[in-house]
Amino acid sequence: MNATASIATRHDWSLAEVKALFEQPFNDLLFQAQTVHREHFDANRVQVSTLLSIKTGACPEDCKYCPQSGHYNTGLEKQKLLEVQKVLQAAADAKAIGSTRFCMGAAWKHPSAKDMPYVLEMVKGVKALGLETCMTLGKLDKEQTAALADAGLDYYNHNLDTSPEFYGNIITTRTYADRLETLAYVRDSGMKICSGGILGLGESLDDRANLLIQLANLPEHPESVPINMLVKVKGTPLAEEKDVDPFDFIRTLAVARIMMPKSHVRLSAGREAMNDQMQALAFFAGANSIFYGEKLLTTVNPQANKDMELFARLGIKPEEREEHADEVHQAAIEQALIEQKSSEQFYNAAV
Ligand code: SAM
Ligand code: DTB
Ligand code: SF4
Repeated sequence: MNATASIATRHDWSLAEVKALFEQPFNDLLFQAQTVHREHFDANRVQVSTLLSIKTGACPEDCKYCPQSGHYNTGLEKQKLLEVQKVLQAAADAKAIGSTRFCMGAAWKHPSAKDMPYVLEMVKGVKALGLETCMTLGKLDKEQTAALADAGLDYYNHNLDTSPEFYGNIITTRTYADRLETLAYVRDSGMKICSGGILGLGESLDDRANLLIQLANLPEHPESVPINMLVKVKGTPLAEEKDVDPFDFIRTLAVARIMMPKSHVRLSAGREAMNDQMQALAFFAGANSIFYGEKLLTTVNPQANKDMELFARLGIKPEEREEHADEVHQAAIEQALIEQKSSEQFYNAAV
């Protein structure tokens, strides 16, 4: 395929095509990804989101990668649902360090009826602070999805994590179809979708390709596609899994960028184990979002000032909030109108 060819937004990717993207020489793949990236985005802007675990540990699901599963002993301190006020304080702190989106995660199979009112208050409160809101609470039914959308939730995160074929090796307490059902409810409700996966679970190249095919062949691409690198936590079944080849990780970001050209591709968990050079390559491959702030949900993330130093060295600027960008644009229009009016008055007075 011609490396400079523009690829339209597609929803019909085949395994053979995606494998052909992966199997290109590294430089050809990165050049193609960067070319696609520049057609849709400012290549020097990266969106920053901050995570907060609002309910930690004792999760009934058995995801083999997860320190929060109640099936494994990881020594993690459990925490019941945080008070709304504490969540709002953490959101204000995230805003103060320059984050534009606040993502609240709960270690639930699904939210319970008694927890929903608190969760909805959190959405409203965080939104009132002027941040974009994201939640990841597990499986939702239609009513819960509608209630979150009504409260003003901008994004719902619900990862497919790996291919349908490999899923049962990693999680046995739910099915791929369950995940797709929640994603369909979220899409129908009008909220934006954040859905991606994890590398480093022992999956094959075909599994990585098939995960991206599942995401890109949805009726609409997820607006946000987090690609996590497994954070190996002692006590989880995958704690001794072998490292992902860094170039294969970068290749996956590049292929995601090409397949979902208008989505934000997030360089997600695992940055603490990546050096600056690898992160720079990730941005070159088309990643344009990160988790920002010293903690992910339960594990560490680079310090905010370290990230800002890296951005400065690379000439990268944090992306403004979408709505805020509109507000800035609107303010500029209003200012221009005022200036036009006063110059008209000046002109009329003069003649
Ligand atoms: N319980 C909800 C669910 O699973 O949908 C939301 C929270 S869950 C922690 C969100 C995502 O975090 C998972 O889908 C997975 O992609 C990611 N994740 C969890 N543990 C991880 C780890 N050790 N390394 C990298 N990513 C991880
Ligand atoms: C996503 O794809 N990655 C985030 C977020 N969505 C919720 C979670 C990463 C968790 C990493 C392990 C931890 O800190 O517990
Ligand atoms: Fe629970 Fe989510 Fe962790 Fe799975 S990934 S064990 S659902 S918190």
